[in-house]
Amino acid sequence: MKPIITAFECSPDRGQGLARDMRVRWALEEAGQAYDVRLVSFAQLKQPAHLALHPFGQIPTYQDGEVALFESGAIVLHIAEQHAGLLPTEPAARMRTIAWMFAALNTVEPPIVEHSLAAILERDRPWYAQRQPMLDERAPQRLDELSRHLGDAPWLGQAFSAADLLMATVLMRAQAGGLLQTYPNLVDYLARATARPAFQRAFQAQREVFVQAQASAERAGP
Ligand code: GTB
Repeated sequence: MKPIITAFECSPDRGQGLARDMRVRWALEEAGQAYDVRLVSFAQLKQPAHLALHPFGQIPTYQDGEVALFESGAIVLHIAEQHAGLLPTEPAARMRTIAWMFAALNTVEPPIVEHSLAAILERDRPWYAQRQPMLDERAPQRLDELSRHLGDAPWLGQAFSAADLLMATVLMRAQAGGLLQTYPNLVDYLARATARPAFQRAFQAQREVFVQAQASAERAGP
């Protein structure tokens, strides 16, 4: 049986690959695991059927037999545990890779997301001008540290892993927010990751959903 994931029926990122089902699609593609996608509207996210799968009413979710998961990081970890190639087999290296998965989502992603959300959602709030300089400092601080750690290495560990997959999706968000261009090694790292055929397949599949949604909105007219 194929796993079923959920994704936006019409993603607000307009097919840029920024919604978090991208991580799950990419991991499944790296694993060579076929999957089905159930598209959900914003209204459906908050209805009981979806809340039973995701307590916070979000995408992505993952169902495979007895396994029902939410949180993109947990889903990617589950896929990496089930298939060879996304986690080292040697225990210490495997655990360090998992630590980097947490670092991508817990340490690097929050200031980047906060930076881009503030610019979109809080621009007309009275405190925006005071808060933004703080956010402008926090996101680059993490990117500085990551850039220094990575240096000239191609990947975070010995080989591409689930940690690079998650970190790359976080850096896509940084790039979209104009935060990445001053870090040539991170730009190269992201380009290396997104050149992978598995990423390209996942990206095209997610983009196709947006293209189809646009076409049907145009057919429906104003
Ligand atoms: N921690 C959870 C995870 O990693 O799975 C976060 C999941 C999450 O944020 N899901 C978002 C969602 O369902 C979609 S991905 N939001 C609907 C809601 O909360 O009601 C976040 C996202 C949304 C839009 C863009 N964009 O337009 O660029 C990028 C990322």
